[in-house]
Amino acid sequence: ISEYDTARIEAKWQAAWDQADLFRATRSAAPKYYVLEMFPYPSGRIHIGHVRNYTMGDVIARYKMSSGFNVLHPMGWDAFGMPAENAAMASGGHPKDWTYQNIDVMRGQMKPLGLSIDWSREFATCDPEYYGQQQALFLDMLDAGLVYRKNATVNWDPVDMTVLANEQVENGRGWRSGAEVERRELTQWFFKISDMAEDLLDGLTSLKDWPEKVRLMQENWIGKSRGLQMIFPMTTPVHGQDGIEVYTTRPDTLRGASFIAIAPEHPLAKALAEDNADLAAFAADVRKGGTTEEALEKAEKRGFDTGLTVDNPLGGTLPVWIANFVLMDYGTGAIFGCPAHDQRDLDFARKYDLPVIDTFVAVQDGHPVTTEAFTPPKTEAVRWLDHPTGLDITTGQAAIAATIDWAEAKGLGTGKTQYRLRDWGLSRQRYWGCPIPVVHCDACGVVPEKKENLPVVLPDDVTFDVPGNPLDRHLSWRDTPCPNCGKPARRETDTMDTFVDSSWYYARFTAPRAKTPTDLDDAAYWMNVDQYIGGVEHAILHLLYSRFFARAMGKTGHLPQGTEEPFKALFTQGMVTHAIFQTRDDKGRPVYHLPEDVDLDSKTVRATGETIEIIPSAKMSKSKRNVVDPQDIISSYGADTARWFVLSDSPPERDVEWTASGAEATFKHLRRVHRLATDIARADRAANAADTDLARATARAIHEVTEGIEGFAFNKSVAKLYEFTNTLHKSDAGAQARRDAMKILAQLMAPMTPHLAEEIWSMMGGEGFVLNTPWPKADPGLLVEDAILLPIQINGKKKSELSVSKDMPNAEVEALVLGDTIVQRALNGGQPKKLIIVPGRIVNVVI
Ligand code: ANZ
Ligand code: ZN
Repeated sequence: ISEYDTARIEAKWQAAWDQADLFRATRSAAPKYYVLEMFPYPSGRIHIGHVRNYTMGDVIARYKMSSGFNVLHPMGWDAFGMPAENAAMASGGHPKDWTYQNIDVMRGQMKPLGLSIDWSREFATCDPEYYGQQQALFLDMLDAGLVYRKNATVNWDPVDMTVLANEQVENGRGWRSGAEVERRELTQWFFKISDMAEDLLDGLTSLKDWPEKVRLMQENWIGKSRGLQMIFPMTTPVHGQDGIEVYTTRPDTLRGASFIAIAPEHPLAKALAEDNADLAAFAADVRKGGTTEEALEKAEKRGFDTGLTVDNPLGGTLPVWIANFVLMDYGTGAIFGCPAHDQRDLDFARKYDLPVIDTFVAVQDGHPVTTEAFTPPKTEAVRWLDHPTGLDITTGQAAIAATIDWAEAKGLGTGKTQYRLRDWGLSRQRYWGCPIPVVHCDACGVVPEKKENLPVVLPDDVTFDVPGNPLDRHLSWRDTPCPNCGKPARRETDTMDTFVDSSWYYARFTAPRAKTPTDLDDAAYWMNVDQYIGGVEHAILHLLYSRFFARAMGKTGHLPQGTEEPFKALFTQGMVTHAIFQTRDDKGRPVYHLPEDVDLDSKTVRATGETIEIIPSAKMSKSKRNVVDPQDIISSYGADTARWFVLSDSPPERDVEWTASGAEATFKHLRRVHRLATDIARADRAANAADTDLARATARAIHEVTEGIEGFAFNKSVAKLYEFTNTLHKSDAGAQARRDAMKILAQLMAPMTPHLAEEIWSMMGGEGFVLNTPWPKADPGLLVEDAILLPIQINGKKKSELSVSKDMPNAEVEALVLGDTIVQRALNGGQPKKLIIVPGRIVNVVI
């Protein structure tokens, strides 16, 4: 029994927790605490990064449970999305089977970790019970004017026959098909997130417990800027247009304007294309290529001179071009080009030989424009060259404000606040997503499905043998009577972006079986999420969309007031990395070796003796053969070792490197703790003077481990626990004192290594579960270090004394001794020959 048999111990306690139904969350009078880790995508197997993420959440959850909170700690599956369809296309299976099988496998891998999850609340976003409520939510948002349809330019993959998100376009090609992406205009569904731009920006200031960098990323994404909307009159009106309205965030550079550029989709461009075949061909051609800002940034600048001109309010005229880098859905779809101060404009001007006109120079040194446009920060003062408002030296910021006032006074334009944030296009021409619950009727137009007909369930009998959306081809599903007039009509075949699914799941967890999207009483009790934990890769879209949804759900009556910011505190954890072991083949190409195939002492491949190169701390990837599988770790060492390891060594926000030797050492440590507990349980020794020392060490351990957990510095808690174990190991204290200390050690370890902690707790005769035992409090009296009186001898005779804390370091004691007035007098300005400190006992100064 004294053996540290992880399989037996862990299975035993997991069964006991289950039996006692410890993690089921129900509303109570106790204060609540909601801890949530970003739910996983069921891609196949869990990886060690998941283990780190969920262990961190579990530490918080268990710590809060022991601290008297009623904790909600749920888990679910972000289950819709392309990979399921890709797998189906590759293997001929069905996305649904693939997804639910993966969920079973991953749940099966997660349970052995001993996480304090309320599994009764589990759901997958592809469950009709979940997405049906999402459809209800969608209809209410439609009603509230938060969803609408519009024509939009999209990235179209001509091979996969689908719209691609900007992130799915790589170098102008579809990420899956590799086909050259085209720009197309399609009628798409949009969430009106831009209406909430200001509110979403404002809300950021209240998120004190979010990482500063994440708030900044959100702020930049929303991208508020103050600019000028101004009309340049056409020199000669054409097609009924007498001016071109542009939007600029740098009106201060107006003097440098050397051309006007409009988007290929601009109404004027379209009108001109009607009787200009060359222009039409150009516009069609530039539609190839993505719509991302990045794609436009990188793409070769291309333009078409319309031959038209506008009047420049500063004198003369400016030519009007059509340019591929001007977007129709930002600002007004038209710009004035200022090559001296904008890189894209400069590239364009160089190519088409347009003038480059400086409008300012840096105050210290004038700069020649070569190939780089010069744009100093808006806060930096520059010297303005012949500025229309008469400015001399001032910052861009001040000049922008002055130019807007000037333009408004002259009736040239109006100041306008603009956001980079655009409305969220949610239409996807895919099967494995939540169907958009509307019907298209020739007589009635777009008709919402009746709520009592929800969920609009995805049909199971679909095929993936041809490109395009299977729902389009599934006629018996698509054709349906109009909910309004009953005549034959067609269902919407677009499904929702999977970001919709993850934008409200946290709210659904508060009442996962409700017959409405949420239950207001449950939501009022459990919301907001007190601690959200996940990867920084979701720092922008997922969090922004969730913040939007929380607001939209408030407006449509699905969340109570005060839930506008659904995640009170956010923590973004680092990765678990692993070294790559590589050699090279005769062509110099890298060959990767599994960790178990190399000898780390001699740095060679065991089988061949070749010398390996070690690339430390690399991201795990199958192709580099440096992946560690949580399941292997659990079967060799147990879950507690895996949990302890991912928390140790590195601060949680930083990467932690998995090493075989580290895992081994962790296991040995836990085994030592187990053995120590066994010894202590058996030992019999009378109380003695060492008891107080141990009590003091215990108090300090409680204090520091708690501080570490509260401050999200789990590595510090772990370090303190190592230290405290050593202290306990070496202590000569009596049996009862050691047992008391061991019980505290079990309590302090419980959030990290819950199975071992329960085992020790029961060995020490602890009552009930360690988890249900109130978190220990450090006795403040024991935290204060003892002050002792230290006698000071000068040449062997006691002359003075010092009050110091018992374990003050010698260097500090020495400084105090040398500062003592009696010692100083005796030294008379000189240095002692010798200064002997017997710690805690006496100091002798030899003069
Ligand atoms: C003149 C100018 C001079 C500009 C200069 C920049 C620098 P932010 O600040 O990111 O919002 N712009 C406006 N509408 C555009 C569109 N539909 N497509 C492409 N570019 C567009 O960007 C605003 C700036 O981006 C605007 O300010 C405009 O160029 C350009 F030294 O006007 B600027
Ligand atoms: Zn109808």
